Order: sequence, then structure tokens, then C-alpha cells
Amino acid sequence: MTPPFSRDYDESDVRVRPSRRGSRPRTKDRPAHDDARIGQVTTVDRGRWTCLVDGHEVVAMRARELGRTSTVVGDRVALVGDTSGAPGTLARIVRVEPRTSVLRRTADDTDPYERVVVANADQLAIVTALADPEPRARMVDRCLVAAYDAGMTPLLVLTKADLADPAEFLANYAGLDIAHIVTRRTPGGIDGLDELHAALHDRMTVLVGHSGVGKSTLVNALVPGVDRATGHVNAVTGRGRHTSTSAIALALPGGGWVIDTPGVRSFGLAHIDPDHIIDAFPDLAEGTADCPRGCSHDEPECALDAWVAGGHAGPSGTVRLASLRRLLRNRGGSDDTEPREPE
Ligand SMILES: Nc1nc2c(ncn2[C@@H]2O[C@H](COP(=O)(O)OP(=O)(O)OP(=O)(O)O)[C@@H](O)[C@H]2O)c(=O)[nH]1
Ligand SMILES: [Mg+2]
Repeated sequence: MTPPFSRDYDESDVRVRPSRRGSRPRTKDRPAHDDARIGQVTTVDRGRWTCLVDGHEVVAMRARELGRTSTVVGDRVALVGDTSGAPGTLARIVRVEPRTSVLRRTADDTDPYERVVVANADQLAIVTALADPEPRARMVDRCLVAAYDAGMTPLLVLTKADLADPAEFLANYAGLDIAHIVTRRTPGGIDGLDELHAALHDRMTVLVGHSGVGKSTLVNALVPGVDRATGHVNAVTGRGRHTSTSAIALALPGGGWVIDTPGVRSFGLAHIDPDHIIDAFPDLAEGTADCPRGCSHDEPECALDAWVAGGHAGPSGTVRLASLRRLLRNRGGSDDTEPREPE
């Protein structure tokens, strides 16, 4: 139970009771909140939303009038009430501004309940350790699908190159135009940070990946003064410990945002439209004009084979088509991509 708390009432608490025969739907009676201040949600914890408003943190609750719309990290929100951010104060979120992107995932592919992980991010950094835990191409593929579906730019971040060579794993992505960065721990810190800083500059980037791949370690190195907890990977099972439990957006010193998220077991992808994925392959998308209606693009009648054979997609067309089909296939099916316990 949340303890009751007192707060000042203001004009936004006034509710107009619609008459029984009134024709105006109740939702139209909402106050306009012209006095609201705009903030950005940086983290959510037990029914409290922390928002950054003009450079200071304001803790807020959601107003009842928001109904069932979710409010997640990255959302831009309108706040009323006490927005001073002074200790013990609580503002109210009365509106969620239109989102430029939403990253969704489900617990698994059959889960009808989609969760919005983060709003308004424009880059998805898929963080994968080259060892400890072992890299999983299937997990990366599924994150790529989620990025394409959300209209976000994917970025591959391969960590722990001090433990294994990246070449073999990178070969899986040769056919895709995905930027990648390799980082490794050295006695002096983390190598590859300058490249990572450059790739994140002025963007809103969300880090996703299995537990233990080093997301929080990177965030600690990128943002001065931040001290996210990091956890060891179990030597026997190869699993991380799910150290981070909530997402947090942190401002990067040179401009831009990085969002650390808790490790996920898998990236469930219910309800993804194959055409969204194909749109991310402009050299191939054009070739689907001759496909039969409702083509899965992974069947004998698919026009893409002829398109590629005709050289329309350039010399790397064959590899790219194979990569596209792998993504389309990995969209469905069961998914337990996290390392399994030894039998
Ligand atoms: N050898 C090596 N270890 C690393 C590297 N980066 C991180 N680690 C270690 O990997 C372990 C897990 O790191 P975290 O940063 O907690 O991983 P995370 O992805 O945030 O994990 P969750 O919060 O559980 O999702 C820690 O013991 C880190 O010290 C690296 O480049 N090389
Ligand atoms: Mg973490």
C-alpha cells in the first residue's frame, strides 16, 4: 500500500461532472493545463516518475486523467503542481507529448501484452559481450528487427574484446550496413570509448542486451559522476545477475542521452510487420513490387531472388537478402537466447 500523502489542490483537480444527457464526452472536459511545464522522464520507480525540467529533477506522479496511456523513460511530459523539485514535493504528470519513437518488447513471442521499453530514442545500441556471456547472433537479430520496426538506427556494441576476438562474430553482420564499435577492458580503463562517445553524440541512445554484457560498465565510463551498480557473471552458468533493475536516462557530457536498461532474457517480438523490416533495406524494398500479394519474402514465389540475380541490389545483394531472410525468420518462433544452465 502506498501511504497517503497530502498535496495542494489546484484548478486541474476540478472535474466537471457530465450531465446524464450531456452529449459532450467526458474526456473533452479536461483542463488545458496551459501553465504546465515540460520535462523528460529519466527514470521510473514504484509509481514515481523522475523528470528533468529545465536542468533540475522533479519527482512526479501520474494524474488520473492519463488513464491507461503508459509513461516511460524518454517520454516528454507536461507537469503541474509543485515543480520546484524541492525534497518531499510531488508534481503531477497531466499529459504525455507525442512520441517520435517507441521501443516495444513482449516477454516472449506469444505474449499479447506489449511493453513500451523506452520512448523517443533514435538509436538502439545492441550490447553484446564477445565472451562471458557468449554472444548470441539470434538475440542480436531480434534486437535489429525491433530497431527497424521502431524506426531507430541500430548500433552494434561488442564488449569484452579483451576476452575474445570480434572477427568471427562480426562476420554474421557483414551483409548489413550496421555501424559497430568494439570495446575492451584494459588496465587503464575501457578502450573504444572515444568511438562510442562519437556514435552517441547528440542522439538519444538506448542500450539493450543480456544481463552481464557490460551495459552499466559502459554507462559509468561514459557519464562522469555516475555510479551504476555492476555485477559479476556467474562462472558456471554464464549468466549475468540482473544487476540493473530499472531503466535510467543520463545526459552525456557532450550532448545527447544514453539510457541504461536492465538485462533481458530475450527480446519478444509479437506483432511485427515484415514490411517495416524490409523498409530498412531500401536496395531490396524496391524489388518487392513484383511479389505476390501477402508475400512473406521467404518463399519460392518471392520476387527478391530475381531482383538480386538481376544485379539490382549491387554486388552484396545476395548476402543482404540472406541476412534479411534470417531476420524475418528470427522474428518468430520460440526464443530462449540466454545461455542455458549446463545439463
Ligand atoms: N573482461 C571484461 N569484463 C567486463 C567488461 N565490461 C564489463 N565487464 C564486466 O562484466 C560484468 C557485468 O557488467 P555490468 O556492467 O554489470 O553488465 P550489465 O549489462 O549492466 O548487466 P545487467 O545490469 O545485469 O543487465 C562486470 O563484472 C563487469 O566488470 C570488459 O570489457 N571486459
Ligand atoms: Mg546493468
